[in-house]
Amino acid sequence: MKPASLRHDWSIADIEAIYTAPLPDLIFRAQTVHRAHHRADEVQGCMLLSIKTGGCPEDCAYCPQSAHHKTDVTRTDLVSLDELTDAATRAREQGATRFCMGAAWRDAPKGAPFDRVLDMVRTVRDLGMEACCTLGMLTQEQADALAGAGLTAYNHNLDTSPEFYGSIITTRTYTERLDTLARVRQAGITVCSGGIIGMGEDRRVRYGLLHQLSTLDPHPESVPVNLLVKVDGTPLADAALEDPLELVRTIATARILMPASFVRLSAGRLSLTDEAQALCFLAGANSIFLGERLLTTPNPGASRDEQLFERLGMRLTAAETPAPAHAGG
Ligand code: SAM
Ligand code: DTB
Ligand code: SF4
Repeated sequence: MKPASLRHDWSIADIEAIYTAPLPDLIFRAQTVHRAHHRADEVQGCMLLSIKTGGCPEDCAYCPQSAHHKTDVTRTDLVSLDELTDAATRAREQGATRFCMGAAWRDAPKGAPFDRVLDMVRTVRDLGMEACCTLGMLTQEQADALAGAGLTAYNHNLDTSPEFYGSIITTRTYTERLDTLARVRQAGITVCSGGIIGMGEDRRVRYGLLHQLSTLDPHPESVPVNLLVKVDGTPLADAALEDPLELVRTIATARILMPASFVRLSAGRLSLTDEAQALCFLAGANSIFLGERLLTTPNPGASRDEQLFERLGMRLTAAETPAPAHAGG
């Protein structure tokens, strides 16, 4: 057998063959890859905070924060460093080891607001957590400054295939998305990029997204797979209910294509049963978002997740305990 190695030359036909395999074969293959690279009995807990909410000039059809859609989201300015510190401290107490800050911006701002974001990154890192930001498009200087502040990862999703992109977003191009990812990589920050399923796309669209992600070299270290959260007032509010097994197939295929990456079961868990989530973990999902809120929409919360992990005999990855100050001396 060929030794397990990372491939960046996957074809659409390869991806289709993996995705459409009989489910037991797909899960077996995904589990085999998963166990060679990751622990199968634990997942990372991540916590999200919306640091600047709503009023976004982009027209993403799924997003409650777009100024183009009339939703119940209340706009807020950039949160203060004190609010951020409180939220990040609580996240750590609840078992999160990665803290993700999301802002409804087309581009990261210049000047004082950006400097405050840099302080937020330093604060999260000082609390001993991984820090992730998603602030829209970045210049190279901004990416370099975020790297200098210690940012672990930058989230910038490709969201769907290049061909389907124009049906979902008209205010930016796929190429602009890829350009920001290249700047993040150039700055030495790890890349977090994935997408959404359940937007009315067919399987070929999902193959196209997975093809884009898995032919990046290196692969994104982190691949969030979101199930659309349908929000009243957005153009996708009435999208057809997605089959949870399509989410499972997407996660399993991502796991096989990008063996070393963290594949994240992200938005949409409230519409999944425990059994469907169990299949996502079998398929190779490495993380979940903790807490009762994602950015603007609800999430299962601590007691439901405790019950879920109890039923599955799984657990959250523990925070690394810092080495004693005088170890060995
Ligand atoms: N404005 C920045 C951007 O678009 O990159 C960062 C924030 S944006 C809310 C981050 C990601 O959240 C999007 O790329 C999308 O994948 C996800 N997202 C937004 N609304 C969603 C929804 N209703 N359901 C599932 N995922 C969603
Ligand atoms: C990602 O892929 N999913 C997260 C995170 N990256 C920033 C965001 C999910 C947002 C779901 C809709 C909301 O709560 O507003
Ligand atoms: Fe703005 Fe991001 Fe929402 Fe698109 S996904 S409308 S860019 S906040």
